[in-house]
Amino acid sequence: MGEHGIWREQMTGVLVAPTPRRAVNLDNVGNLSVALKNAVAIPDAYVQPEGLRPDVPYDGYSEETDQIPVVDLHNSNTGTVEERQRIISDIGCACKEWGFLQVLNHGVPDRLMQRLTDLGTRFFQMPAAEKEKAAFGQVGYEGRHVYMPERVQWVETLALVTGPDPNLEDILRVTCADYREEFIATVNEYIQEIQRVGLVLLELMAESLALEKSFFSQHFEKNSTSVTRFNYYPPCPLPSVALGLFPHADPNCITILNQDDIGGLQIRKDGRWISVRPLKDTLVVNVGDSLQAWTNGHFKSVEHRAVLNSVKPRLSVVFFYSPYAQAAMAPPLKLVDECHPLLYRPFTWAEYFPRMQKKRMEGKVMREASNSPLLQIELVKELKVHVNVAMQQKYVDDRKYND
Ligand SMILES: O=C(O)CCC(=O)C(=O)O
Repeated sequence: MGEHGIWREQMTGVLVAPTPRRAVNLDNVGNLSVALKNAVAIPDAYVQPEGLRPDVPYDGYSEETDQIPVVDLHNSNTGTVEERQRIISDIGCACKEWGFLQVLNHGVPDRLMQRLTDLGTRFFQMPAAEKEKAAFGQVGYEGRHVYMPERVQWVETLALVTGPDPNLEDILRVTCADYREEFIATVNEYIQEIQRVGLVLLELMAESLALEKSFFSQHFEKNSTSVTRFNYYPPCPLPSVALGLFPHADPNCITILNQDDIGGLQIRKDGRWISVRPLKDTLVVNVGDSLQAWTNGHFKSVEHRAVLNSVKPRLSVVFFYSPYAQAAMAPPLKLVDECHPLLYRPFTWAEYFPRMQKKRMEGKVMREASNSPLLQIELVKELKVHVNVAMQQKYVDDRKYND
């Protein structure tokens, strides 16, 4: 029994409260949240070490919160040249300085975004046994997220492969009987929309680096790789010591997050955690490690985490977007020069993802979380080259005919 342990965890994973006497299977965070309503303690496995505990509450908005770039995409297609240029420049600055931005007027219908979060919430509010029916290997439903040995995140997730071979129908085949068809249709409609937004953003990002508009997007148009994950954070009686998601950076290229109005996402800037205020009908976009490497470090993949509150559940739907598995992500020559020596070797998602996944499984990536700015740092490091003049020249020669 640790400092917070009025609850005792037995070998079986069943938590027992001394008084009143009762036993509940608390492997599932949703169950745990209900069982601990009004409790003054949580199981030790959810109590994070000092250095990882959230120092800023979920709604601890600061001056920096309001500096997180917000970009209105309204004129990205139809505006004047100047208006479009302004959007491109804002996106470029956001990706270079923050690695994060929020986008307005992205064209995804508000009703669709709302329907998606409502259906996601309905899924997580089902009894644990119903949700468990959507467990599906590495994806599907997960009610207890153990990443570091003996450290658990206070979150339930439903992860769906949405490209290139979607598996939503398989995942939901024996659950959600009352709304399965609606859920599948809504996710499919949303994926169409969010991919369109993703392609627009990739084009604007490329233009902000003075690259061909289709430099990135051409590799996403067919057979792009994507996972869409619903994150559900039930209320936690002790949000100051637990975490919804540990600090991490995303391994993929870009991430697009649709969230309800509760708040809980925090990003790390200059060593400080900043709460992202949920803005109505806005999507949160961030650069992932792959895009950081692909842009030769011009864009930043930034560490972020999810923190909790003790009152209301929170839902986010996250779209992790990467190119088709064999696309070579090689920094373009325009981004390699004397001031920006080549930092990363070319790689493919097919090569990078399994290695990242393996490390994650081993718990290595997360264990280094507390003191590394990028959780996938080891892997990004593996992609790093030690540049010397001959190597850089060879890279330039090899790429000349490809860019
Ligand atoms: O739910 C959030 O706000 C953060 C989600 C996230 O970072 C993730 O799913 O990787």
